[in-house]
Amino acid sequence: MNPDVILPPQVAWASGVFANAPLIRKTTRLADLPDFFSDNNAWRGCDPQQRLYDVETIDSPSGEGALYVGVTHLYAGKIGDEFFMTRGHFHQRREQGEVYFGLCGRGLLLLQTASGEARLERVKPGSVHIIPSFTAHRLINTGDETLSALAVWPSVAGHDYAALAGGFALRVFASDHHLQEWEARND
Ligand code: PAN
Ligand code: ZN
Repeated sequence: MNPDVILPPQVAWASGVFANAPLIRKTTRLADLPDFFSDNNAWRGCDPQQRLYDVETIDSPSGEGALYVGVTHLYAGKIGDEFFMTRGHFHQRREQGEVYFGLCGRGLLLLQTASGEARLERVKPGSVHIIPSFTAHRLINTGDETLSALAVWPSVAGHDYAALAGGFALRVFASDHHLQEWEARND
């Protein structure tokens, strides 16, 4: 006789929607991020309750060696000309890396080293992003649909937002040029 088989959590690859999983949900709204976008007047003119992104994380055991799995749904939109983005962070334990997988929508993953060198990776359905240790990371939605990405990270990593309170070295804006949809500017 076969042993009992456990039905694990499911994720719909095309949408990032979880099923059969206990979830922890966190919503980040415009009001949660003052002095964050470059155009403060535009930020003040927006609905503070506007959702910027939702993160759903599977409620799973923590501890040394344990991994967390979560999906970020970053909505489409701009503050002034600057695209919606996640807050972005270093891991508190800087040596801990992470993997992101693009599920739906189009955008960028902004990576930044401890010395402030920034680079961008294109996020799209099927993209795999290996975030090395000692590297800050932020998602940016450059499209007009929700950008959803699945992340796997060590539960012990922790999030250090304070180290980037002054912002990342790059910001991404809608472009005036017809040939490109976005342009990166040094901050
Ligand atoms: C992700 C992020 C998620 C939200 O799960 O936490 O995209 O971004 P912020 O945490 O910067 O608000 C991750 O990188 N975990 O480590
Ligand atoms: Zn992270």
